[in-house]
Amino acid sequence: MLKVYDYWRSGTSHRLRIALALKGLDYRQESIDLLAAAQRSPDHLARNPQGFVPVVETEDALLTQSPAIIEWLEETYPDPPLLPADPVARAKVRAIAMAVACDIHPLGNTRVLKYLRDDYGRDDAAIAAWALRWIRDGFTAIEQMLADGPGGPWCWGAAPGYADVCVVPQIYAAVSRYGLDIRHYRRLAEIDMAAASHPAFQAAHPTRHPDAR
Ligand SMILES: N[C@@H](CCC(=O)N[C@@H](CS)C(=O)NCC(=O)O)C(=O)O
Repeated sequence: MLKVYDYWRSGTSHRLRIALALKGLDYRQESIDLLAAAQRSPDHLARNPQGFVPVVETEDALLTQSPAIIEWLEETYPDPPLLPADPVARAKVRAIAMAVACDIHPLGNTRVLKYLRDDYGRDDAAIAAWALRWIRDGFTAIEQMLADGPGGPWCWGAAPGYADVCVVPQIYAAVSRYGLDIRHYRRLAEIDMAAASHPAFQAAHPTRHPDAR
Protein backbone atom coordinates (compact mmCIF):
# COMPACT_ATOMS: atom_id res chain seq x y z
CA MET A 1 0.00 0.00 0.00
CA LEU A 2 1.18 3.53 -0.74
CA LYS A 3 2.28 5.74 2.14
CA VAL A 4 1.73 9.50 2.04
CA TYR A 5 3.72 12.00 4.12
CA ASP A 6 1.71 15.20 4.24
CA TYR A 7 0.47 18.16 6.27
CA TRP A 8 -3.22 18.95 6.70
CA ARG A 9 -3.08 22.55 5.48
CA SER A 10 -0.51 22.10 2.72
CA GLY A 11 -1.95 22.89 -0.72
CA THR A 12 0.36 20.45 -2.48
CA SER A 13 -0.67 17.68 -0.06
CA HIS A 14 -4.31 18.63 -0.63
CA ARG A 15 -3.71 18.22 -4.41
CA LEU A 16 -2.27 14.79 -3.94
CA ARG A 17 -5.10 13.65 -1.63
CA ILE A 18 -7.67 14.74 -4.23
CA ALA A 19 -5.87 12.81 -6.99
CA LEU A 20 -5.66 9.70 -4.78
CA ALA A 21 -9.35 9.98 -3.88
CA LEU A 22 -10.38 10.46 -7.53
CA LYS A 23 -8.42 7.31 -8.40
CA GLY A 24 -10.06 5.47 -5.47
CA LEU A 25 -6.68 4.59 -3.93
CA ASP A 26 -6.22 3.76 -0.28
CA TYR A 27 -3.00 4.74 1.51
CA ARG A 28 -1.28 4.98 4.86
CA GLN A 29 -0.64 8.50 6.11
CA GLU A 30 2.03 10.13 8.29
CA SER A 31 1.90 13.80 9.22
CA ILE A 32 4.86 16.12 8.85
CA ASP A 33 4.16 19.17 11.03
CA LEU A 34 5.33 22.17 9.01
CA LEU A 35 4.74 24.54 11.93
CA ALA A 36 7.14 22.46 14.04
CA ALA A 37 9.68 22.45 11.13
CA ALA A 38 9.42 18.66 10.88
CA GLN A 39 10.04 19.01 7.14
CA ARG A 40 13.65 19.97 8.00
CA SER A 41 14.24 16.94 10.24
CA PRO A 42 16.97 14.49 9.13
CA ASP A 43 14.33 11.77 8.66
CA HIS A 44 12.26 13.88 6.31
CA LEU A 45 15.24 15.33 4.43
CA ALA A 46 16.28 11.74 3.76
CA ARG A 47 12.89 11.26 2.08
CA ASN A 48 12.94 14.58 0.25
CA PRO A 49 16.16 16.61 0.01
CA GLN A 50 14.02 19.69 -0.73
CA GLY A 51 12.36 19.45 2.69
CA PHE A 52 8.83 19.58 1.31
CA VAL A 53 5.60 17.67 1.61
CA PRO A 54 4.06 15.70 0.05
CA VAL A 55 6.17 12.56 -0.33
CA VAL A 56 4.78 9.22 -1.50
CA GLU A 57 6.46 5.98 -0.55
CA THR A 58 5.77 3.06 -2.88
CA GLU A 59 7.09 -0.48 -2.36
CA ASP A 60 10.38 0.46 -3.99
CA ALA A 61 10.61 4.27 -4.38
CA LEU A 62 10.19 7.62 -2.67
CA LEU A 63 8.38 10.10 -4.91
CA THR A 64 8.48 13.88 -4.49
CA GLN A 65 7.03 16.95 -6.27
CA SER A 66 3.22 16.76 -6.39
CA PRO A 67 2.96 17.25 -10.21
CA ALA A 68 5.43 14.39 -10.75
CA ILE A 69 3.58 12.20 -8.25
CA ILE A 70 0.20 12.94 -9.86
CA GLU A 71 1.60 12.16 -13.32
CA TRP A 72 3.01 8.91 -11.90
CA LEU A 73 -0.45 8.08 -10.47
CA GLU A 74 -2.01 8.79 -13.87
CA GLU A 75 0.46 6.46 -15.60
CA THR A 76 0.21 3.73 -12.98
CA TYR A 77 -3.54 3.88 -12.30
CA PRO A 78 -5.02 5.24 -15.55
CA ASP A 79 -8.68 4.77 -14.53
CA PRO A 80 -10.40 7.13 -14.12
CA PRO A 81 -8.19 9.44 -16.22
CA LEU A 82 -7.22 12.87 -14.92
CA LEU A 83 -6.17 14.06 -18.38
CA PRO A 84 -8.24 14.19 -21.58
CA ALA A 85 -7.31 11.93 -24.52
CA ASP A 86 -6.63 14.67 -27.06
CA PRO A 87 -2.98 15.90 -26.94
CA VAL A 88 -3.89 19.58 -27.34
CA ALA A 89 -6.54 19.34 -24.60
CA ARG A 90 -3.98 17.54 -22.39
CA ALA A 91 -1.52 20.41 -22.89
CA LYS A 92 -4.21 22.98 -22.04
CA VAL A 93 -5.25 21.12 -18.88
CA ARG A 94 -1.60 20.80 -17.82
CA ALA A 95 -1.14 24.53 -18.50
CA ILE A 96 -3.95 25.40 -16.05
CA ALA A 97 -2.51 22.99 -13.48
CA MET A 98 0.96 24.52 -13.91
CA ALA A 99 -0.38 28.08 -13.69
CA VAL A 100 -1.18 27.11 -10.09
CA ALA A 101 1.71 24.75 -9.36
CA CYS A 102 4.55 26.77 -10.94
CA ASP A 103 3.34 30.37 -10.88
CA ILE A 104 0.95 30.95 -7.95
CA HIS A 105 1.68 28.41 -5.22
CA PRO A 106 5.49 28.83 -4.93
CA LEU A 107 5.15 32.54 -4.14
CA GLY A 108 2.92 31.78 -1.14
CA ASN A 109 4.90 28.86 0.20
CA THR A 110 5.66 28.66 3.95
CA ARG A 111 9.41 29.33 3.54
CA VAL A 112 8.84 32.32 1.22
CA LEU A 113 6.37 33.97 3.61
CA LYS A 114 8.65 33.20 6.57
CA TYR A 115 11.53 34.88 4.74
CA LEU A 116 9.42 37.99 4.10
CA ARG A 117 8.49 38.07 7.78
CA ASP A 118 11.87 37.22 9.34
CA ASP A 119 14.34 38.89 6.97
CA TYR A 120 12.28 41.77 5.59
CA GLY A 121 10.25 42.50 8.73
CA ARG A 122 6.88 42.34 6.95
CA ASP A 123 3.73 42.09 9.08
CA ASP A 124 0.63 39.92 8.53
CA ALA A 125 -1.09 42.57 6.38
CA ALA A 126 1.91 42.97 4.07
CA ILE A 127 2.28 39.21 3.76
CA ALA A 128 -1.41 38.77 2.92
CA ALA A 129 -1.12 41.55 0.32
CA TRP A 130 1.91 39.80 -1.21
CA ALA A 131 0.13 36.44 -1.40
CA LEU A 132 -3.09 37.95 -2.79
CA ARG A 133 -1.13 39.88 -5.44
CA TRP A 134 0.04 36.62 -7.06
CA ILE A 135 -3.19 34.73 -6.43
CA ARG A 136 -5.32 37.43 -8.11
CA ASP A 137 -2.94 37.68 -11.06
CA GLY A 138 -3.00 33.92 -11.53
CA PHE A 139 -6.76 33.52 -11.04
CA THR A 140 -7.49 36.27 -13.58
CA ALA A 141 -5.35 34.48 -16.17
CA ILE A 142 -6.84 31.08 -15.31
CA GLU A 143 -10.37 32.44 -15.86
CA GLN A 144 -9.29 33.26 -19.42
CA MET A 145 -7.61 29.88 -19.88
CA LEU A 146 -10.84 28.19 -18.74
CA ALA A 147 -12.83 30.22 -21.28
CA ASP A 148 -10.76 28.47 -23.96
CA GLY A 149 -12.09 25.07 -22.84
CA PRO A 150 -15.27 23.02 -23.18
CA GLY A 151 -17.02 24.65 -20.18
CA GLY A 152 -18.02 23.44 -16.73
CA PRO A 153 -18.84 22.51 -14.18
CA TRP A 154 -15.17 21.45 -13.87
CA CYS A 155 -12.08 23.08 -15.37
CA TRP A 156 -12.31 20.99 -18.51
CA GLY A 157 -15.86 19.77 -18.95
CA ALA A 158 -18.09 17.30 -17.19
CA ALA A 159 -15.54 15.36 -15.12
CA PRO A 160 -12.89 16.52 -12.63
CA GLY A 161 -9.24 16.16 -13.66
CA TYR A 162 -5.68 17.34 -13.22
CA ALA A 163 -6.50 21.06 -13.46
CA ASP A 164 -9.19 20.77 -10.76
CA VAL A 165 -6.78 18.83 -8.55
CA CYS A 166 -4.49 21.91 -8.56
CA VAL A 167 -7.04 24.73 -8.76
CA VAL A 168 -9.35 23.66 -5.91
CA PRO A 169 -6.66 23.64 -3.15
CA GLN A 170 -5.44 27.05 -4.34
CA ILE A 171 -9.00 28.41 -4.06
CA TYR A 172 -9.26 26.92 -0.57
CA ALA A 173 -6.01 28.62 0.49
CA ALA A 174 -7.03 31.96 -1.07
CA VAL A 175 -10.43 31.97 0.65
CA SER A 176 -9.54 30.44 4.03
CA ARG A 177 -6.20 32.20 4.60
CA TYR A 178 -6.66 35.51 2.83
CA GLY A 179 -10.44 35.98 2.64
CA LEU A 180 -10.54 36.20 -1.15
CA ASP A 181 -14.10 36.51 -2.49
CA ILE A 182 -14.11 33.73 -5.08
CA ARG A 183 -17.39 35.03 -6.57
CA HIS A 184 -15.25 37.57 -8.44
CA TYR A 185 -14.06 34.66 -10.61
CA ARG A 186 -17.15 33.15 -12.26
CA ARG A 187 -15.69 29.86 -13.46
CA LEU A 188 -13.51 29.33 -10.38
CA ALA A 189 -16.60 29.84 -8.19
CA GLU A 190 -18.43 27.23 -10.28
CA ILE A 191 -15.55 24.74 -9.89
CA ASP A 192 -15.37 25.39 -6.15
CA MET A 193 -19.07 24.65 -5.87
CA ALA A 194 -18.74 21.41 -7.87
CA ALA A 195 -15.89 20.33 -5.59
CA ALA A 196 -17.90 21.07 -2.43
CA SER A 197 -20.41 18.36 -3.33
CA HIS A 198 -18.02 15.79 -4.85
CA PRO A 199 -17.10 12.87 -2.52
CA ALA A 200 -13.40 12.71 -3.55
CA PHE A 201 -12.91 16.44 -2.95
CA GLN A 202 -14.81 16.19 0.32
CA ALA A 203 -12.67 13.26 1.51
CA ALA A 204 -9.43 15.08 0.61
CA HIS A 205 -10.40 18.36 2.25
CA PRO A 206 -7.98 19.75 4.89
CA THR A 207 -10.76 19.88 7.49
CA ARG A 208 -11.18 16.09 7.11
CA HIS A 209 -7.48 15.43 7.72
CA PRO A 210 -6.67 13.63 11.02
CA ASP A 211 -4.58 16.65 12.11
CA ALA A 212 -7.03 19.40 11.15
CA ARG A 213 -7.07 22.22 13.73
N1 LIG B 1 6.70 21.95 -5.98
C1 LIG B 1 6.52 21.21 -4.79
C2 LIG B 1 6.25 22.18 -3.67
C3 LIG B 1 5.98 21.49 -2.37
C4 LIG B 1 5.70 22.51 -1.28
O1 LIG B 1 5.90 23.70 -1.48
N2 LIG B 1 5.26 22.03 -0.13
C5 LIG B 1 5.05 22.93 0.97
C6 LIG B 1 3.69 22.73 1.58
S1 LIG B 1 2.39 23.17 0.48
C7 LIG B 1 6.11 22.67 2.00
O2 LIG B 1 6.44 21.53 2.28
N3 LIG B 1 6.64 23.74 2.57
C8 LIG B 1 7.62 23.63 3.58
C9 LIG B 1 8.47 24.86 3.66
O3 LIG B 1 8.26 25.79 2.91
O4 LIG B 1 9.37 24.83 4.52
C10 LIG B 1 5.38 20.21 -4.94
O5 LIG B 1 4.45 20.51 -5.70
O6 LIG B 1 5.40 19.13 -4.33
